[in-house]
Amino acid sequence: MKARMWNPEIEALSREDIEQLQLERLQSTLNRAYYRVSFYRQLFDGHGVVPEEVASFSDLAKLPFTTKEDLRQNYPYGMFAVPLRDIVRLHSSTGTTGTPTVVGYTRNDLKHWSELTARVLVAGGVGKEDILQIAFDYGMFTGALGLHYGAELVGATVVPISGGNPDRQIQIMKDFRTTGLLCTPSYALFLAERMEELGVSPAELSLRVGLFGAEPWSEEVRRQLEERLNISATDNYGLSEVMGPGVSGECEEKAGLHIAEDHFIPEVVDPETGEVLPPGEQGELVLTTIAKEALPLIRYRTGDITRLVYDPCPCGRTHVRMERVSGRTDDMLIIRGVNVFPSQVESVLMAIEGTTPHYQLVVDRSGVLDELEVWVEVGEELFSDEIKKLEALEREVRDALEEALGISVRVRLVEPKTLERTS
Ligand code: DLL
Repeated sequence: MKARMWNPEIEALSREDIEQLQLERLQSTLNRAYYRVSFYRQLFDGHGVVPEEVASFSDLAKLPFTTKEDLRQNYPYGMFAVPLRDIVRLHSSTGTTGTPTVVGYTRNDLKHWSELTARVLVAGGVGKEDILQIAFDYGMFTGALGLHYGAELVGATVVPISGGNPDRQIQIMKDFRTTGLLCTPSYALFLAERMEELGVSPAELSLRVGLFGAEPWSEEVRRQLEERLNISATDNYGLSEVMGPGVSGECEEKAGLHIAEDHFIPEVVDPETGEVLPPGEQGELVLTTIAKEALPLIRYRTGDITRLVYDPCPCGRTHVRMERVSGRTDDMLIIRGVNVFPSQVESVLMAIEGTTPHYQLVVDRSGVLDELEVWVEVGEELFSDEIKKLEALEREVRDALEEALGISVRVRLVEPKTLERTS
């Protein structure tokens, strides 16, 4: 028997039909981007390509890439392909220098987004009868609201608890008989640990499935989560620029994440040369959106390292699978699901008197959650100063970093010239 799918007609489409659909949608996306977004017109003109020339998948490689930097330079609305009055939602994610990127959605985009997160949820074992605790942060982050609407579309009962407050999460899980947990894998581990401390056994809960994403994790973490929470755990992937969660998700085979190919064309490229790699080779994932109205992205460099698996999946879904993300091409860190670039830390430090631009980021796990410690060199004058002043500076740095990064950090001031210099 074939697995349960949210939209079997699309999810099990033949490869030929998928490619036909992709080419048609690509053509109209390119046209819209070219004629409505001056950034794309200039970019294509600069590369001497016109949308009409792209008639096959191999022609795609003629098109230039889009990067996060492009989004930042066109902050906030410069890359939108529709007038602002047609935008019904904005989300935002952190950028490399503190300038965030803004993403917009039309009514149709939101409809599609719900459809795609519904597919991911159903692939992960969710149904109408489930009670889903969404422990991603609600707000500008795409994680919670993206999955929220998909869950409602499926007909599940949504508990929009948001992140934080582990004891309350556990209490609600018990009281509401939550069957599905949606959060980052590290937060799930943290909850498992807290449950053990509180003496709550998974047998007292009704948990059945966990859908985890927004940060990299391993098979070992999956094994632990499944055992400690007594659930089936699946991975799901997405990025706000391209949509948010819903880009890809695992089915019950747990052997790669099916990419919604009727909405995105994936490519894997050599991160150094940008050359398209043959199917199955590992490299950087590049995504082209083919159904988005507000913010079409052509050949967007995700920075995520993976490979594409075109082998048929026993679940019956025909959409290509991506292997779990194994790393990043840039220096972005993901701390408790939040993206952090070292350059953000740098720009905070530069603005604070008394610190030097020499710093080191130490990411550690004492329990199960990543912790970020920032070591900062202070100026000579200050270091010989009274301890009170140093403490005040430490607080100032910590508050400024927490404000800029949106996560808690520990700050350690160190003596001048003690951090190792890189050449
Ligand atoms: O993290 C969207 C999301 C929310 C996906 C909830 C899944 C669940 P951003 O904050 O823009 O969006 O971060 C995107 O996070 O480029 C990856 O580096 C990383 N990432 C997201 N999902 C996974 C995953 C959301 N399943 C960036 N495995 C991406 C590994 C992931 N990395």
